Amino acid sequence: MPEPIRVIVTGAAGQIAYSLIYQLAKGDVFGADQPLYLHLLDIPPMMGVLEGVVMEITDCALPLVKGVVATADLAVAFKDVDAAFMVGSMPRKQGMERKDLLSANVKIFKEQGEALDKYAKKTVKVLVVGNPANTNALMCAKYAPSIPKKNFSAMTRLDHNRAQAALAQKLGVGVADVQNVIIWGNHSSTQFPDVAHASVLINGSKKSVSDAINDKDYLQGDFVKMVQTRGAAVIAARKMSSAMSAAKAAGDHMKDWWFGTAPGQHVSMAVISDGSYGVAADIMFSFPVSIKPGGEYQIVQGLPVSDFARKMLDITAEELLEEKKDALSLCQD
Ligand code: NAX
Repeated sequence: MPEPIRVIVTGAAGQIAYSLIYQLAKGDVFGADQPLYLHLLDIPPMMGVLEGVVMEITDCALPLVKGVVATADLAVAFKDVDAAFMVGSMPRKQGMERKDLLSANVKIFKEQGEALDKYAKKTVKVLVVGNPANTNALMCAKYAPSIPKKNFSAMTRLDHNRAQAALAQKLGVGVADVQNVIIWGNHSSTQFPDVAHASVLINGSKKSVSDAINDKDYLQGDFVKMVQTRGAAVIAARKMSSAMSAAKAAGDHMKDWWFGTAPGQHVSMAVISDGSYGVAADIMFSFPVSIKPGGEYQIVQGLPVSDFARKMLDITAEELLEEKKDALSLCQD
C-alpha cells in the first residue's frame, strides 16, 4: 500500500463537502489503494455540525481513511496537505452586491492562500470550487508565492459535465461517447460552452458533434444558454444549489489532474492563463487541457477559433479582468 496522503476539504460542514468527502474516503478520486488523512476545515460556529460529519465518516468504516483532522485552525488544517479542495466560501445573501460577495471571498482566499504557502507541501494541487471560483483561485495563488501558479486551478468541470451530458441526451448516446467539449473562461454566466472540437461515437463511428447535430443556431444559441444557466435552473427546482453534481465534478477534476487524461482527450480546467488563444495572461481562465500521467497539465494548443468563438472568449475574459481588478483593489483595503 502507498504512503497515506493528506487531503483538505474546506467548507467541510457544507452541502458539497457532504457528497465530496465520501468519494474521497472510498477511493474514487485518488485510487482504491490510496490511504489518506482527511483534513476538514470550517468556521468556528460550524464545529458542532462538523463533529457530526466526522461521526458519519467513522461510521462508514472505510479502510482507506487513516485519520480525520476537523478544525477551524488554518495552521492545523493546511499542514502538509497534498491536495486541497477549497469549497468553503461566503454565500451570496439577499441584498448583497456582487462586489460585497467578492470582498468577503477575496479575504477568505487571501488568508487561505497564505496558509497554503506556510503549511502545505510545495507540490500541493489546489482546486478552488467556492465562488467566484476563478478569481478566488487567482487570489489564493497570489498569496502563496512559494507554490507554483500551475498548482492552482478553479472548477469549470461541472459546466463541462453538464455540456457533455446534454449533448449525449440530445444525440441519444451514452455520456462516455461524447468527448472533448470545452468550457472557456469564467465559471459564471459569461462562460462559453463550445462544441466545435467535440466528437461523438455513433454506432461505432466517430463524428464531429457539430455535424451530428447539424443545427448551428441551437449549438450557438439555446445550448450555450442552457449550460450557462443550468446552476440557476437547479436552484429553482431544488431550492438549493447543485451539490451532488458539484462534488462529482470536483472529484473528476482532481482525479484527472492526479492521474492524467486519456490520449487524445481533453477536459476543461480554469488555470493561470499564459496568453494562449489571445486571452489576457495572469487570469484564471478555463481552457481545454490535457494532463500527463503524474499530473502535469498542458493547455491544448492550435484549435481553430471561429469569429463567434472569438467574441465569446473576449466577453468572458473581459469579465475576469474586471473581477481581477476589483479583487486586487479590495486586497489593498
Ligand atoms: P454551503 O453553504 O452548504 O457550505 C459552505 C461551507 O463553507 C459552510 O459550511 C460554511 O460554514 C463554510 N465556510 C464559510 N466560510 C469559510 C471559511 N472562511 N473557511 C472555511 N469554511 C468556510 O455551500 P455549498 O453548496 O457547499 O457551496 C460551496 C461553494 O461552492 C459556494 O461558493 C458555491 O457558490 C460554490 N459552487 C461552485 C461551483 C463550481 O462549479 N465552481 C458549483 C457549485 C457551487 O455553486
